[in-house]
Amino acid sequence: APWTARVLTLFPEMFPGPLGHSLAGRALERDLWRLEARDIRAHALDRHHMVDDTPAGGGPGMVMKPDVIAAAVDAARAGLAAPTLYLSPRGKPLAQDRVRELAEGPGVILLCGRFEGVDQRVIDGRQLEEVSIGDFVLSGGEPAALCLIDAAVRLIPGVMGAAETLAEESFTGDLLEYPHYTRPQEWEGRRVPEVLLSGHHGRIHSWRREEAERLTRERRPDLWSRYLARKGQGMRSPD
Ligand code: 6GU
Repeated sequence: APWTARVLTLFPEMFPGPLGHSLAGRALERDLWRLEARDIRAHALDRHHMVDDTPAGGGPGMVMKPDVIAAAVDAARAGLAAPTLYLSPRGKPLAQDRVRELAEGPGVILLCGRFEGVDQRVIDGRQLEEVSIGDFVLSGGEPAALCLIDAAVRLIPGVMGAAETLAEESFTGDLLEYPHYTRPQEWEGRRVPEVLLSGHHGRIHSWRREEAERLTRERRPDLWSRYLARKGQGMRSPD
């Protein structure tokens, strides 16, 4: 079977959403990957199909019931030997290295939480890998799941066009991307940098590298430190 994203959610109608369009959408139509959105509520077996309950100890909001979530996770794991991730703002920050690993495997099982989250015992008991997509709070895990899937799908062989694949090869997540320009040569008094019109491919390459380094140094001291450390350790030297 192709790479598969199996999503556990109370809102299956949110999928494929944006993933049905553009690059990911075309790859989905070509069966280069599969998307299965499963309704968590199908695993609520009591009369009222309850999926959440009030927090132990009191306080605001609702907590997703461990028995319902466990049943949904156990069913999802049958026939897909993929990591199970729980999307939550207190998870480990998702980074390109983990995305690359996920894209190389058989797929992902993604648990999307709503309300205040899920009962901690199901996170512990089912060994869910808790991941966040950034330091901000979404109202639910679904938009985060869409982001994670998008990031993984574009790395699946055959999904990206040749042009985009080459672009990926120059700076693979170590540095921020250099600035891009197109026609016209002058727009609202702003010119395309002269070097990009020179036809000197060596100088263009150097300029782009310098710009990527400058932007990374200015905006992302965290990435800049890691880049310097890796360069020191004999990473193939920047040309
Ligand atoms: Cl993965 N989920 C939610 N609900 N909020 C987030 C997030 C995830 N990542 C950042 N904020």
